[in-house]
Amino acid sequence: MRKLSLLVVIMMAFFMLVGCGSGGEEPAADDAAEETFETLVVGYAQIGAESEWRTANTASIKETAEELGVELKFSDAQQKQENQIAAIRSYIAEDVDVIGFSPVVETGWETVLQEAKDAGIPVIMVDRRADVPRELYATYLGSDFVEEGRKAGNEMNTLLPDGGKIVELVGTVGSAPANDRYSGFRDTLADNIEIIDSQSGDFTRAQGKEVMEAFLKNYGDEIVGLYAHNDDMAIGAIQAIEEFGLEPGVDIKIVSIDAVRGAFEAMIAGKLNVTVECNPLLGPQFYDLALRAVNGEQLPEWVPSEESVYYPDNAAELLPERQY
Ligand code: GYE
Repeated sequence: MRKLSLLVVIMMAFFMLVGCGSGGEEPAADDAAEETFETLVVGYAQIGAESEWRTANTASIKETAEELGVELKFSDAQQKQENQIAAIRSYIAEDVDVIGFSPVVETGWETVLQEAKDAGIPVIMVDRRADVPRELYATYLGSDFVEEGRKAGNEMNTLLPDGGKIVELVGTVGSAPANDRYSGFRDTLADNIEIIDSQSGDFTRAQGKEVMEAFLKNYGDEIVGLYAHNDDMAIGAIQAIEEFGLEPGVDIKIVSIDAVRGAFEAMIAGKLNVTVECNPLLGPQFYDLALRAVNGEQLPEWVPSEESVYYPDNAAELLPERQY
């Protein structure tokens, strides 16, 4: 038995040596100087500035880079996939150490991610996921959007025990959070609640308001509930509901997602019933993963962030502590 394990150890050592010589993907501990935060150069292709959530997310990415001494090249794609692809290509041309990006939509990323892989640059998907083969990215850091949708469905059931007709403000069409929050909500929604209309407000306040105006025009006070895929759209819709002459949070129960400060303020004013948390403060975890990726560590496919659900009764107490 002993002899056998000794043989296994010798064989493993042999293969490890051979493996290093043939230029395996993971550098051995002593064949390359370890990178540190101070030597790390990161290219980050952000989606845009569509919501309070995004503003907090961008601040976290930028501020954490400064704190750690990481050199950050940052771009804002104004919610356009072609701008994000161009930004990723420029980071490849500049030969950064790691690329971070939040894919605005799930599909259409294979070509550019293959280019990054061919250039030997690890890519970390942050916040949103793209639908690409596992070998094209180092890891995905972000929330469980399906679970957020399920929580929102449960909350709507509690708010509308007698059921009724509700409308839905969907996020950016084709984005991971919109797809998953859509399906998760339907997983848990009670049979007596009917979604009579569902349209995209592109995660912005302005479009949330506009789409809600159209819903109210078409269905009026038949609507007893609103599910918004983010707080900004809910806040836009609240304005539309008030202008229509109904009371948001009372005549129309509202459940949304993110838990940004604006949602806490709306809950304190009695206009929003529930917000499901989605944490945007991903900077610290992102740079930790980036450093581990450049130093050759195999990272898990998904690093989920931890989240909660908030209600009006203690919103005033919690607001001062909210960081976003
Ligand atoms: O919920 C929304 C933002 O991708 C989780 O994008 C993010 C979403 C967030 O615009 O407010």
